[in-house]
Amino acid sequence: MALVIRLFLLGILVSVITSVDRNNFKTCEQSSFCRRLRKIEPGHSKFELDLDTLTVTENGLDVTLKNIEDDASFKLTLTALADDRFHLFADEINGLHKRHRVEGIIENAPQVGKLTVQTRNKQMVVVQSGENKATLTASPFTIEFARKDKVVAVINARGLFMMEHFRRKPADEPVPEDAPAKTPEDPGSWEENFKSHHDSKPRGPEALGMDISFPGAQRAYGIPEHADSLALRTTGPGGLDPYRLYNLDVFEYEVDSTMAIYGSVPVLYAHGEDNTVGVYWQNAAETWVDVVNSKDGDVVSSIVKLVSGSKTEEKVDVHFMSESGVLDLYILMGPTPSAAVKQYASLTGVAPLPQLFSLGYHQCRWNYNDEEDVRSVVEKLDENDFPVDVVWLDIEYTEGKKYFTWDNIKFGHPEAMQHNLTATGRKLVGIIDPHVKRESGYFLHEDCLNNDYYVKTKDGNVYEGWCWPGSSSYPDFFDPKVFNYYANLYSLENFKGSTDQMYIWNDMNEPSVFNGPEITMPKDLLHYGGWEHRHVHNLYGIYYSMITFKGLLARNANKRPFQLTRAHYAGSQRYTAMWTGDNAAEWSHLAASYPMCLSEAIAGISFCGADIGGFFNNPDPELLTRWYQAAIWLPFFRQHAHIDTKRREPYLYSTEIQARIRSALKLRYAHLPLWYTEFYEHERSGEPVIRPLYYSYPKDKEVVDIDNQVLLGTSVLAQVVSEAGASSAQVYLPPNEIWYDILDFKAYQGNGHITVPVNADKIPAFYRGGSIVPRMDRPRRASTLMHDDPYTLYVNLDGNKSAKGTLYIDDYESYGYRKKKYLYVQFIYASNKLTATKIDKDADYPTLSWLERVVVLGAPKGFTSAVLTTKAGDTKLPVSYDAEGRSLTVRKPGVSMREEFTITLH
Ligand code: NBV
Repeated sequence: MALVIRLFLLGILVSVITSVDRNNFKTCEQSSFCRRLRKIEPGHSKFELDLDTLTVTENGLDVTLKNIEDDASFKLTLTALADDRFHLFADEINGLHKRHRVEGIIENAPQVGKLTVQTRNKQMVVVQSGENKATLTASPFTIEFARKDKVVAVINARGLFMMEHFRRKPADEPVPEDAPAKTPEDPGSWEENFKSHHDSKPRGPEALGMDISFPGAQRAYGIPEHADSLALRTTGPGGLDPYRLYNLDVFEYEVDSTMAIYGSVPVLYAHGEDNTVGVYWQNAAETWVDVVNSKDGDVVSSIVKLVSGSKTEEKVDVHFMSESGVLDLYILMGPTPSAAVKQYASLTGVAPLPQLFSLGYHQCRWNYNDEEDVRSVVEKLDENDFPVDVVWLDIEYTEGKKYFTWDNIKFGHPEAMQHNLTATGRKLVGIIDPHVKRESGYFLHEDCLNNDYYVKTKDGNVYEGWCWPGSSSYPDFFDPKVFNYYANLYSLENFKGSTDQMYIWNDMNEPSVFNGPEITMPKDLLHYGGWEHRHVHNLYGIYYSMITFKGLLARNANKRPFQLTRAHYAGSQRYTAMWTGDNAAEWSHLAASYPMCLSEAIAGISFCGADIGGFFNNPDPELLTRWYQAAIWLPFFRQHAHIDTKRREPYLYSTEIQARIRSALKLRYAHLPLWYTEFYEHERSGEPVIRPLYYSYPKDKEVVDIDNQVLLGTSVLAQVVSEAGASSAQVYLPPNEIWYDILDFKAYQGNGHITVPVNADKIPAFYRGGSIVPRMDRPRRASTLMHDDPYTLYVNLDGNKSAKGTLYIDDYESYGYRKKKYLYVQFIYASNKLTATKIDKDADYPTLSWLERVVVLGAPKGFTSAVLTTKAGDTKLPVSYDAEGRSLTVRKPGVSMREEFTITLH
């Protein structure tokens, strides 16, 4: 085994100059169930509905779905849900085994909607719920979903539906001599090998597949995590492998790839200018998704037109394929991108408002060597005027990779170290991984052994794998006893040396097992409840996040936890931020950070970021600078690097480079009020904090493939610059809007693609005309020092010379806001007058912040003064224009942000 780990580590070193080893990971062709499901011939579905069995209630219907060739029956339930959603569920009737059903992800049981039968005969039943209609056809089995009589999604349109029923292994059953010859089974159906790994498949084949066609759709988005474009590409036999959802630790993952990486969020949106529809395929097993975009010359699906009568040319066909599980599908009827995302958010939840500090800058590397190193990094950042909120410790802070311990030599005074950090307003984040070092005397290992907490092999022994500490075992977090035990480890009594100013980073929770198949657990391992690892794999990471959240909350019930995870699933947003794992110091990886986080954001996980500079290898100064400039517009903002890389803290660069990085950092900090307000609004509405262009401009066909630009809420548009030596950039500025350059305030009339100049100091970033952006323009060393700072409002006028925006303020760290301790202010600018009013009149917060300045972009010339009106009366204020006349500034209104006021220009 020692050899195994040595070879693995050697592999790490060698591959610093190579790239992903694809041989470690299956292709669809190498995975028996993917092969089986992909081979199904379109147009010959062997599934039929037995409409004689139909029962209808006021919210849904039940009907038997039969596999007519193999004599297996399933109970299919369709339920109408509130807010234009349907739920489709199917399980086997009298199956030989139970099929796995995902638990704990849907936040609250969704409210049901009303459903009425419109037509019912032997061949079909049509039900209506609000403006939506579902037509179930018996043979061939299809379900068409229509909105306002326009078909938007068709299930089994291509006849690829398959739910393999449990059976006895053929060899176990006598075959009658006159039995008709059967097509041979896929060789991996009953057991399967991959490299040196054997999967015993004790229950045999149990796969589930379903195709869904989306007439009218131009693109499909979602199903992160892939290092790929935002718009899903066409896959298919002979072409790209399907998008794979199987949480994996892919060493040196490559970009432009449909390979699985660390997270799996099985929600997909099909988008066209008239409709956006979402589908949430709730399944925790390995899943592959084929996508066919009609724009790529698809020939497969004339059937859809036959079935739906649709004349639409454009469409997207998808095919979900999972190794096991019940059919558990939510259909989100949209009709807009934002409606569909909100419908999804009300199923799997939103990210709770984070503490402000977590939106600041995070300084990380593998590893800060000791307490002195931590101290000096902060000191040098301070000396060189780089704001920072958090310093991170990677695995080397522990004693021998034993989590919840500290290396006594290098980190002998962890509490004092944390107090030193908090004294300057900073926090610490430490890593905790799920593998447990099998060392006698290590309390965690002993507890897990003695209490039977570990995941078991198929034979019921404790599973042993290899990870950072060497021989390791893995707690079974699905067991409620283990869940509670582990959450308790985070208590300050148990995690000695941690303080309530230390937050948590969870890594390797796919789970990563160096010597396991595809660097994870064998599928036939056993978990709580008798489930095999294959059934629950994609949930291991999120259960780990749930535990951390519970543990941190138990430390202090009034502090909002902060944690970061690598593995994730639908719903992870309720507990944690995530990052895109081990990227590389390459321009292509910088470019990938935008579509990767946008994809997460529409899949509910807004709090996303990528390692600045790239984890592997050394970025040159230009790449590093561009990375900072782009990363300030992604929610999670952290520099991180591999242990073998050169140090890259910003103060290590030339004065020129430092100046650029500093400006980027300061621009981020100036916009913290906007970020914070956006996160608050996300919690309220479910809308993503960052958005792709198609999301905000759904009728604009030009934007469907744009993923190098992000929108922060509805106010900022930024574009990543991802090539060396750029002096200009092609930017898409959505029509009918004015866009103001954030730095020089130059106004651009949005009219599609334009070329704008860029230089080393800036990337394209604009305020949308019509927005009001709250900023804090006094630079500080950390966000915690900005809590009472004054505000500047950037009033960015649209073509009608008006604008609006919001600002949210609270204590930036506690749950007081859930008890109405906050201010939520609306700003409206119209007819030369800015008005501030409280949105929630019953909420209040005694902020010390006041209004320092109002900057109006696009203001007509000729104003000479302004009048501030509060309940205390009127005050005259001076105004001035900048040299180019691009902005007008009203200086020192001085009014408290707690007060309602108006400022009128004269
Ligand atoms: O804990 C070490 C690293 C960490 O720095 C990185 O961010 C994680 O994604 N970790 C992976 C383990 C090994 C990386 C080769």
